[in-house]
Amino acid sequence: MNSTRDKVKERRHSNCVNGTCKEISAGRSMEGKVLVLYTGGTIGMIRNENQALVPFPNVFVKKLRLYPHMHDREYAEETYGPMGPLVLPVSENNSRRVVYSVIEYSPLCDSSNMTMDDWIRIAKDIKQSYEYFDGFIVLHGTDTLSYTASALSYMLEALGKIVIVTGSQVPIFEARSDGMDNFLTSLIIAANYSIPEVCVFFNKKLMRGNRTIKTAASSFEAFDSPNFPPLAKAEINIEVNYRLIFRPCNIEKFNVHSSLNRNVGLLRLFPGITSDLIKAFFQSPIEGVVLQTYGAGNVPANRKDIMDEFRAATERGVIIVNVTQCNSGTVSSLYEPAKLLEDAGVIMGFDLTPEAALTKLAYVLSKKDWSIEMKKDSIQINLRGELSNGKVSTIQDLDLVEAVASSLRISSAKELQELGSILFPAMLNAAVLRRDVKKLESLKRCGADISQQNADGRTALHIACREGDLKIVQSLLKMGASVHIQDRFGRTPLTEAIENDHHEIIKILLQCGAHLHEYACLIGEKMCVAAATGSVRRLKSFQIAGADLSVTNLIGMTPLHFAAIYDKLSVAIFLLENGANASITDKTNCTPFDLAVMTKSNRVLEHLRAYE
Ligand code: ASN
Repeated sequence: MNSTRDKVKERRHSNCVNGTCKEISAGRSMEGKVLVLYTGGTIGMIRNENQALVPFPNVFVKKLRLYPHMHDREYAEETYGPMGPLVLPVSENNSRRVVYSVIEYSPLCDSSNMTMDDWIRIAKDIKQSYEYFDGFIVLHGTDTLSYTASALSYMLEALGKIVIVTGSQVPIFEARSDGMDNFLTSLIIAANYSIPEVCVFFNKKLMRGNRTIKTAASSFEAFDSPNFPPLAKAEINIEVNYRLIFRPCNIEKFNVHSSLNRNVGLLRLFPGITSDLIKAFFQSPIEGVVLQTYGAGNVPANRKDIMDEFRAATERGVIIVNVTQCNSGTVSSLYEPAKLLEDAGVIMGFDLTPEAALTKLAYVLSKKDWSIEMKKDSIQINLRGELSNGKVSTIQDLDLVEAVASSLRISSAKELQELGSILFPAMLNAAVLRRDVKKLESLKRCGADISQQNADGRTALHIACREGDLKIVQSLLKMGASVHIQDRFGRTPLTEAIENDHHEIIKILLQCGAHLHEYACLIGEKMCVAAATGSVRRLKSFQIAGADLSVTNLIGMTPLHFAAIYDKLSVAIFLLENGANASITDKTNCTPFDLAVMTKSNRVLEHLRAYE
C-alpha cells in the first residue's frame, strides 16, 4: 500500500489538469478540504451470506460515489476529473463546498480489536496530511471510540485544526441508519468550523472527545459527555458554543507525540475485593493505574490491607489516579476515605472519565524527559479540556453581551449568540487597531471568541497580521487565536503577513503551526510578480514562510525567469544565493539565461553566466 503522503500528493496533483491548476477558477477558495481516515467499525460494514456484519475492503468509497447527497458527481468530475476526490453537494449549512478524500485502512477493523498502535497510526496519518486539509474525520467503530478520541486528544499536541471521530450504530448503507447523518454532519463541521479539538460527533451532538463515554449499546444516542456540555448541536442549524472551545494558548507548532506507555490499567473496586487481587494487579511492569472508586472517590475505610497495597505501589513509583465509578460527577476529598487514599499517595483525577484517565496515563508516562513529579502534576492539570479541577470560571458575571442584551430586552439564547457574533468581532478588531492588549484580554474574559470571524470571515489575527504589530500578534496567539482561519477570499493571517512583508510576524505564525495553504502554482504566480517588480523583500517573505524559490507559475516560469526578463539584478542575486535552480526550463523550453539573452537584460545576463 502506498504511504499516506504519496496518496495525498497524488490527490493534490490530480487536481492539476494539463499543467493548469483548476483551483484558480472562481469560487475555489470557498472549498473546505477534509481528510477521512476510515479505520472500520459498523459504519462501513455490510452483511455477509450469514447476515453477520463485517467490514468489506474497497467498497466504501465506491458506494459513496453513488449517493447524490454524499457526492456531487457533476461538479466533482467537471472540477477534478473522474478519479478526483469526493465532493458534497452545496447545502444551506455549508457555506464552503466540502471536498473530501478517504483513506481506507487495511485491514478494516471492528474497534474492539484496536490497540495503542492503531491510535499511533491515526495520529501519524493526521500529521502527514496536516497541511493539506482543513479538518480530519476518523471513521471508527463505536465500541472503543472514546478511548481513541481521548488518546488522540493528548497525542495531537498544539492542535490547530478540527479532528472529528465518528461512527454509527447501523451501517451507513442500510436503509435506516444513523451513519449517514453522523458522517455528513461531521464533514460539514470539519470543513466549516474552527474548533481546534479532537471531538466526537454522534446523534446531532459535537462533544469534546476526551469527555465522552459510550453509554448505550443499542440506541442511536450511543455517546454522552456527562461532565461537560456539547461543543455544538446540529439541529436545523449548527450551533457552536464557542466559549467552550479549548484553544491551545502557547506559541507552539502542531506536533504528534507518537509514543504511549502500555503498562497502564483500570481497576474497579467492588465490595469485598481482596488485597491479593490488588497485589497481583500492581505487579511489575505496571506503571499507572486508574482506580475507579465509589461515589465521590470513596474506598472502604476499614480495609487497611488494601490501603497498604496502594501505598506500597505508589512508593514503588506507580501513579494511581482516583476517578469515580459513577457516570457523572467528580471525586473530591469530601469524605474521610478519599483522604486516606491521598495519604497512600493516590492522586485525584477529578471528573476525568475512565477512558480519558487511562489514555492520559499512557501519554504522560511515555514522556521520557518528565520527572515523576511532573507526570503526577500533569495528570491533575487540564491539558486538553479533559477535566475540571474545581476552579469555577467567573465569565458569566462579567458577560458584556448579556448586559447589552438585557438593555435591548433580548433573552433567547439564539438571539444572545447572534448579538455576540455581531458585537465581538467589531470590538476585537477595534482593540487590535488601537494596539490595546488589555482590551483584548478583557474582551476574552467577557466571553468573546478570540477567533470569531466578521462578515468577511476575517479575524482579529488577520487584522493584526496586516497591521504588523508583533506584540498584538503575540498576545492574540497566546489567547488561542487560530492561525488557520481563511476569510471569504481564502486569505489566512499568514497571507496578510506575507503580503505586507512583516517578517517577524511570519516567523511567529510559523512557530504556531501556520503554513502556506494555496496551491504551489498560485504561490508561483505571486512570487513571479514579486520578481518582475524587483521586490526582494516580498520574495524573502515567501522564503521565510517556507516557499520554494524555484517554484513555477502556470506556464512553468520561475521567479528567476522574471528577474531575467526584467533585468532585476538584486532579485537574481537573492534568488541564486538562496539556492534557486537556474536550469529550469519554461513551457517554451527557455532557461532564465535564454530569456536574459533574448531581452538583452545585460546585468542579470552577466550574473547568470556563472550558473550556465
Ligand atoms: N463493534 C462495532 C465496533 O466498535 C460497533 C459499532 O461500530 N457500532 O467496531
